[in-house]
Amino acid sequence: MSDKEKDSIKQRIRELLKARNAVIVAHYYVDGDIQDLALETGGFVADSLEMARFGKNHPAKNLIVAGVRFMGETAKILSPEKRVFMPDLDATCSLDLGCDASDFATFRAAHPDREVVVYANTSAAVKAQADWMVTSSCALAIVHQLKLEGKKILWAPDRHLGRYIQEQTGADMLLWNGACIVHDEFKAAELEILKAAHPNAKILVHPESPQAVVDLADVVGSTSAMIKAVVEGSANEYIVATDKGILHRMRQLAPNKKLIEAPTAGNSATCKSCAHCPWMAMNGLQGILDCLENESGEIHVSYASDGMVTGFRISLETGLAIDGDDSADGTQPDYCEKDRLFSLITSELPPISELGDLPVDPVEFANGFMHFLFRGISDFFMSAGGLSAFGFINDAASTAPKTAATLENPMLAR
Ligand code: CIZ
Repeated sequence: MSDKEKDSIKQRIRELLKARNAVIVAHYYVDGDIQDLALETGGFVADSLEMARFGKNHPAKNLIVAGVRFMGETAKILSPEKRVFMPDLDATCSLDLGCDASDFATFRAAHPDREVVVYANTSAAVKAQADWMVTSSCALAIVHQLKLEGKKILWAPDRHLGRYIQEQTGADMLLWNGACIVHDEFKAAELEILKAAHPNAKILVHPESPQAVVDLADVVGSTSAMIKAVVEGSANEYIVATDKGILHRMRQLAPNKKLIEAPTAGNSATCKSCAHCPWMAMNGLQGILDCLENESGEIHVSYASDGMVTGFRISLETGLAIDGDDSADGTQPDYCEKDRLFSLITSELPPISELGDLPVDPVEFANGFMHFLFRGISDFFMSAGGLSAFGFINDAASTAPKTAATLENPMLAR
C-alpha cells in the first residue's frame, strides 16, 4: 500500500471513529502505524490486561481491538454491553490454538484436586473452566499465594511460563504442554554470542521463552515490565527477547536507548516466525476501516449449557493476601511489576514513563485485581440466568485446530 493510500485510509478511520463512537485499543505487538493511530485518536496501546481494562472504562460504545482473538474476547467478556470488533477474526494465538477446550476439560477432570490457573492467552471456553485467570505480570503473585495456602496447581497453556513460575514459587504445578511460536524460537547459544558482542547490554526476556534463554536474562518480565525496564534502566543498550512489534513503543518511550532484537535464527537454528507473531501481523489499517464501515469482525462470546463448562468460582470475596518474600535468597521475587499493580488498583492509567516506585499494598492489589478480572465475568454469567445453568462456550474455540504437541501429549509430568 502506498503512503498516499495509507494516509487516506487513516483519515477515513479518524472520521469514522468519531461518527461511530468507537476507540482503537491496540497491543504492543501490532504494526507501528496502528499503534500510532490508536494513540493519536484517544485510544490505547498496551498489553492484553490493560487493553481490556481500558476498553471497559472508556465511554465509547464500540471497541476496535487490534491484537489477537483472545484479546477481543477478553474485552467482550469485561464489556458485554459494548460491541467489540477486530480487524481480522482469524488472528489467533498458538497458545490458544494449542489448548482445545474439550481436551482441557479432560485434563482438568483428571486432576480435581488442583486449583486451575489459566493464562489470559486462552479461549473464553478454556477460561470458563478456570479458578483463576492470570497475565504474565500477575501469574507469579497468584501462584505464590496459592502455594502459601497449600494448593496444588494445574497450569495452562504455556509450559515455559509455567516452568518459570514453578521455579520462582516452588509451587506444585502440573503443566499443559503449550508454547508461543514466537518466544519458543529464541536461542540461548545465539544470544550468548550477541551478548559477547554487546557486553554492556542488558538482556530482557519474556517468560514465555525457553529456560536456557530465561537463564541469561537480566530482567524477566511481561511486555509492560520490559518497556519499564528500558525506560527506567540506566543501561544504554538492551537486547529484547519478545515479539519485535514492541520495539516501536520502546523506541518512542526511550529514544536514546539502543535496542537490539534477540536472535531467533543463526547457526543453532532457523526461525519460522522470526520474532514476529504472524497473527498479530494480520491486523491492518484496511481491517480497521472495514470494522468501522461495514461492522465486520464483531466478536461474539455465546453461551452453552452442554455440561462442558462448570463455571467459575467467583473470587471477589477471596481476600487474597500476598505475604511477599519467601524467596530462597531473601529477595522479593520479581513478580507483579508495580506499574501494573498501580493501574489495577486505581482509576488512573498513567503512561508507563511517568511511573516511579510506588508503594503497593498487596492485599489491596489482590482485591482490585480479582475484582477487575471477575466482575465483568460474574455480571456476564448472572445476566444470563445464573452460574449453575450457563457457561461460556466460544464458537471458534471448539473447532480450532490443535497443535501436534498438544494432541500427542497434552500433559507434562511435573
Ligand atoms: O498479555 C499480553 O499482552 C501478552 C501477550 C504478553 C505480555 O507479557 O504482556
